[in-house]
Amino acid sequence: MSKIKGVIFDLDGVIVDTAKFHFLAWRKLANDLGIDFTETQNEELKGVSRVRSLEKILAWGNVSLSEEDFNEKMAVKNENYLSFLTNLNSEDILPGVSRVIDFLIENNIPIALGSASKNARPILEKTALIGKFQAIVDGNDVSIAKPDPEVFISAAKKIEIPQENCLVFEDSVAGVQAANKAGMLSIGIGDKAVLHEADHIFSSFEEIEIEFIKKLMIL
Ligand code: B16
Ligand code: MG
Repeated sequence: MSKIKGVIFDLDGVIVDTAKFHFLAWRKLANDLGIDFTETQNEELKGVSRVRSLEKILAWGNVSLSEEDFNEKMAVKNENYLSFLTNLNSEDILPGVSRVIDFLIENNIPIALGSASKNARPILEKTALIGKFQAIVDGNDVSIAKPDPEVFISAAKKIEIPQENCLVFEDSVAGVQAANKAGMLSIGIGDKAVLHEADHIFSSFEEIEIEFIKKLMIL
């Protein structure tokens, strides 16, 4: 394993608990189309782009839409999702995350965001985290969604750290696979059974000891 010199954070479900709002918004949209939508199916949408998510839901329900209706549904989902974020602020940063971010900054480890979301920048602004990131790569910047490694490769380039020296924090199966494909150290945040492809798994940032991160930096 290579020494860690740069860290890439996923956003939804890692820094803020917005994954639950994506779930609620997709479930409403699916149900309105007469399609069932379970939490297990939702795991398959985590880290996946908006377009790809709607394609998957329609395929599960065997529903097809015209291009116009498809785009309209995506807009409706996003409006509904954004309505949950109205009062989002720094108190919504998940427990333990700021402690790790601040430790990395104090130790001159560059940090980047690698998110599939097109709403990443406003979320980082609302939570007052935007100034802490040296680079942001989000759904507006990439052409191929996770599990393709493009988002993380691009983030590593922006912070000028070789891919093998990067660590990725991810809550999604697609994101863990993307980090692994990029040859980065993957740390899953969430359920061990779901994220079993990750190099290390923690149920939340609160479980991560600073000592553990220090060790990765001095290997
Ligand atoms: P948006 P992440 C991903 O963000 C979410 O996990 C996924 O559920 C969502 O569909 C995707 O962003 C696109 O988000 O609709 O806001 O552009 O986990 O990669 O930070
Ligand atoms: Mg995520």
